[in-house]
Amino acid sequence: MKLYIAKATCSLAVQAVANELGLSPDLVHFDVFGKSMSEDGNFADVNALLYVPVLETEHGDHLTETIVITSYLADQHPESGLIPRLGTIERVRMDQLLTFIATEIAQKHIPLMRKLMTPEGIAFHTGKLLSAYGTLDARLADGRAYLTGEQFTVADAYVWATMWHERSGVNLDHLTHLQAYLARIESRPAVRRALEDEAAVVARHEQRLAA
Ligand SMILES: N[C@@H](CCC(=O)N[C@@H](CS)C(=O)NCC(=O)O)C(=O)O
Repeated sequence: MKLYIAKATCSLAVQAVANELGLSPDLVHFDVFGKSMSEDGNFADVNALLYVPVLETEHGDHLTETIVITSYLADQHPESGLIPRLGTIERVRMDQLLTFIATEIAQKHIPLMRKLMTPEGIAFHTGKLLSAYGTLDARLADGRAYLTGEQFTVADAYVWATMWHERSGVNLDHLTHLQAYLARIESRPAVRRALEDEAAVVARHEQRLAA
């Protein structure tokens, strides 16, 4: 299996889930600005839309979309508890949460981070993000460890991977339950290893460009 990633992006969610499952996909770094890869080839042949994450399965399929890839991996290992079983109401709620994270958090950050917005757009997206993170903080207020209870899931990996509030200029310091939750996630070995592996492949890519 091969996983195409970019530095400090939503691909970290897939890395964290893969690590939790004990999988070790080969990592390839794609520079979303310079458009080069850490190995030979053209990323457009992998994903014509030029975004990560992309998982190349052992069958040679190229899967895109963070929700799809993390759910696919977790579904292969139901005993992990990383995702509820298909067909259950718990799974529907999980899919609802994942869609919320993708549309109300991740994709609200991106134009803010890239400084692409008018003042009105900045205010709109900032307000949306404050509301979205506020609902996550309210969920965590009952003392649960993770968003759906005591079990770390694909949703937690996705929220953690898209905590881009500093780059977006959105202050979340007042959301104390959320802050404690993020520290809990960051103490997980699988999550720490995702950051280390990402740094290693980014460094290899930089060396390759400098050579
Ligand atoms: N719909 C995709 C979007 C993924 C996405 O936005 N990827 C970002 C990094 S988090 C990216 O590669 N952006 C580069 C670009 O769009 O040019 C998903 O949900 O996975």
